Amino acid sequence: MSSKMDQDQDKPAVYSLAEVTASQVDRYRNITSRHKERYGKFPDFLARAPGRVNIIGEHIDYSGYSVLPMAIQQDIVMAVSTNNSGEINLTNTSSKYSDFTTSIKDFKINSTKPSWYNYFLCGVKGILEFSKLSDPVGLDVTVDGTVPPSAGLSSSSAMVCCAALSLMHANKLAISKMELADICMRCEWYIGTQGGGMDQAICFLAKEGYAKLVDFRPLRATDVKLPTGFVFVIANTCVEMNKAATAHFNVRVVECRLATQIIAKAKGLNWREIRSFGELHKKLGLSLQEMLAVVEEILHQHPYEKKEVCQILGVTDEELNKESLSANTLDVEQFKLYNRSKHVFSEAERVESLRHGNITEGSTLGRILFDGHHSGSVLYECSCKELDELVEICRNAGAIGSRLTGAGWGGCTISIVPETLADSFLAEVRSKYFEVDPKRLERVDQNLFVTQPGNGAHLVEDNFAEF
Ligand code: ADP
Ligand code: NG1
Repeated sequence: MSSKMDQDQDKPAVYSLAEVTASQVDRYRNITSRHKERYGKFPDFLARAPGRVNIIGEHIDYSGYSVLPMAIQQDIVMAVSTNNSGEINLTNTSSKYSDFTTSIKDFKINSTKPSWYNYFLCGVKGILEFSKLSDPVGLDVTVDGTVPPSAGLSSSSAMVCCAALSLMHANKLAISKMELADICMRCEWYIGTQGGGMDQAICFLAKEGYAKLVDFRPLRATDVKLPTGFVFVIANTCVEMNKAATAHFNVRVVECRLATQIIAKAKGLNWREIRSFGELHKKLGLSLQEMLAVVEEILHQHPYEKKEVCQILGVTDEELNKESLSANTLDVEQFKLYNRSKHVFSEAERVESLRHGNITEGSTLGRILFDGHHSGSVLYECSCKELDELVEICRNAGAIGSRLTGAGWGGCTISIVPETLADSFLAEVRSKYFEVDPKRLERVDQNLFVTQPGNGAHLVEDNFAEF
């Protein structure tokens, strides 16, 4: 692993059209002409933000633990021009997402079943709050996305990060990639999802050819060279799970918080001040293995009823709601604190074993992926029957490691496959998972593919009238 953190202090790259790869040219031309049709003018610039796939370290970023994602080729691209009317006008190349207009200085973000444009507004709000801009320019924007939505490949964060980058550039603000990652990390909280920052970090800090070991508090990203002789394959179950429209995600965040606070209280700490396993861990000064032993010592295996949690912490129902729960978890009555804690500490340990071990060893990484899936499925219960089935299909097709990736409850698997088996692996997964269902087969090319570590977010500025 080599550390190239200095580059993260740089601003996002700005390319000219001559520097754009041949594969991007047709798409960019199409977005540019859609923009001209809709707004009667060419864009001033394009902003591009990639999706990501997480190799290992699932559901631990919001507990403060390190993760190992890489950017993928699929992305969100926005064609942007400015207006003097103080409006945000949004149009999308997909007819699934209808046009939207609002004032740039006065808008609301809807967090219950959020429509697509709310993700754009999250990015705008983040930059406005950071920069304290009092008179931002209006934006006319055409959005085009290739990240499969609600599939654990971070389409929502690519939207948020791309919007933030667009507003930054339109207002000639100079913000480093590291600062952008840090700002955008909090942006999706506006929509109600209490995520941990992995997606936004890799979106801005990714570097072609490398995965990144991302550490939090403070944010750091270290280049990681992946094992040679293997390919990484993404397969989508085609089951969509929208994080912000369901409580699954925040229930897990809250379960981690309650387990943290119960352990903190048992250890004589001020539990109200400690909100994540990472903070607790630091205060106790223990190793991850020792934290696993603390879980055994303090938490019982059967689920905790809400009133039991209140009794242990010595608070009323209302106080617990205010101190520890989120708006969409107030009605949850049972919390599986033991299992969730076991997942978090063992998953964090899997990431650490790679930091200190030999990540270029394919078989080690493979075993870690299978172990991670088992833990996510059994202890964290963020899998689903299609994900479990797909992991088994991938294992039987020759993967030396495979697991759910991203938030889960649907979405994608990532598998590590010996290069020599890549073609037969793809053929077998296609036949066993996609060909059995005409709906899956219809979009197999977008949902079953080899991926390489891609680049982070960037801008393209040129004379688009001559494009
Ligand atoms: P993910 O795991 O992909 O981040 P989420 O369910 O959190 O999934 O977010 C998906 C949402 O992001 C979509 O429902 C949509 O509102 C928004 N989104 C994703 N891709 C696009 C796109 N190309 N254009 C507009 N909005 C998009
Ligand atoms: P996706 O897969 O994009 O829904 C979510 C969180 C991440 C992380 C993963 C699980 C957001 C924006 N993203 O990602 O921070 O917690 O789940 O590892 O909340």
